[in-house]
Amino acid sequence: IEKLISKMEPLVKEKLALKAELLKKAGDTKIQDLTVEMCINGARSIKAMVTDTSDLDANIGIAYRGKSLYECNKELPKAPGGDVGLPEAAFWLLLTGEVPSDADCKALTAELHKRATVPQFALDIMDNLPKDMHPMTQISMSILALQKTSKFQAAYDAGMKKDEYWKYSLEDSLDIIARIPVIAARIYHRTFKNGAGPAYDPNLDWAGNYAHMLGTSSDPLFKEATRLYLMVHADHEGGNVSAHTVHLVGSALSDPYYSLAAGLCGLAGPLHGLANQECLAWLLQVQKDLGNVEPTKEVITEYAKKTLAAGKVIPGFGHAVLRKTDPRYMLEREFALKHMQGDPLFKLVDACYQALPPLLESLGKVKNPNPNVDAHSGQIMSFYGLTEQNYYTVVFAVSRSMGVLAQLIWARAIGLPIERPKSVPLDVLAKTALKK
Ligand code: CMX
Repeated sequence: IEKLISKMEPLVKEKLALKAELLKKAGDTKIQDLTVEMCINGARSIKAMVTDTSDLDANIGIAYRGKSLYECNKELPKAPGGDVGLPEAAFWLLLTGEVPSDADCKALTAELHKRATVPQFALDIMDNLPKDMHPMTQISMSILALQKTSKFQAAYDAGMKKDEYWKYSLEDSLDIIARIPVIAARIYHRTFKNGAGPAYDPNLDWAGNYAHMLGTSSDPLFKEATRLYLMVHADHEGGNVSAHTVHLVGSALSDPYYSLAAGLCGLAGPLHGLANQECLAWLLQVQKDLGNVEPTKEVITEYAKKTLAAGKVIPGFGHAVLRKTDPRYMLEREFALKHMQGDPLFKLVDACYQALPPLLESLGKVKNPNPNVDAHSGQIMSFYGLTEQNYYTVVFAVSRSMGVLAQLIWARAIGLPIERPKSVPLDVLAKTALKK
């Protein structure tokens, strides 16, 4: 952690100076016009917050500190014998703006292992939750239970100075990231397997150990698939529901446990993190309906026409911001092409990839007819035996905790204030815009 802090410290100074300069020299410079539509329709595309960890470009997709996911996957340190950039290395990159050396990445993995113990009181709380409670409810309650161990909160109570906020946020965040795979694996086993699952293995990397604890496949490639999933889902700018919630709650100086628990509740929404669960359900339904019929491009086109005619959207296709195929999808596709070409569900995913963009394009209204990450991730997980769809958002949560917490640490580092947008009654908007 000392190395991490020493890497971040100069960057914090630099960013604080840039913030001060922006406020001093350009504080009242106009960057955008606001419209009634923006105000009513979910604040879409309003540039109203600052997030340095990642940036979403309509064509490149998400970039972590300026590096596309392809670059991340190539440049980040790997597990021994592995090909996939490690997610904990991505966390280092999000925090410091630099790709860690192999030694720094190993040290971070070891630091996480040191912090992974979940206190007994929290395990007891988890063990008393109904087993049929949604896994996302279980994970957000477990994170909230751990709030009792917040070092940020303890330091705040002891009179911590403002410039120390980020270091205690980092402390809590490392504890959370270390513990969340343990919690998530426990939720999986108590909910679906009625048992404890494989024991923690500190010889593995963070994501490899999570895959090992899930225990649905002993294939080493399941660990690689999990590393890839956790690396590509880690961060997605500041305005999405989970990141923005963590930011908002954290802006009240609620500690990282409170903030993350709130963000995970947002991730549980069907319009956000739960979409991957729905995508796999659609694919399985297609598979069932087709029976023995080979899923060719033509067959899928005809099937999808019926879905559209029924007034439904095709899950896993389209995007609010992206205008090209989601690079997260492409990385997963490359993985699947390499390791599971013969899987019947992959064949279906592949047929959708060939058939649906031209079909959606022909509707003339879909801004991005290409697949997003959710159209693929479920197939890979289920290939390795992780078939319980309502667990998928938990895997997403384990990953996303890194990005939203990196954002939170940075928000404290550059002293962003409590967030308080102005809301207006519809009548006031009407008075202003319609002169009513
Ligand atoms: N199937 C059918 N129609 C679609 C479509 C799809 N996959 N994607 C968009 N459209 C339609 C919209 O419903 C809309 O139609 P109406 O004007 O009749 O309402 C029209 O095309 C224009 O929509 P858009 O501007 O292209 O898309 P939005 O920004 O409004 O919505 C999204 C984006 C993702 C919600 C939408 O594409 C969709 O519903 N996709 C399917 C669900 C899905 O995959 N969700 C996961 C998103 C993953 C992520 O956000 O990371």
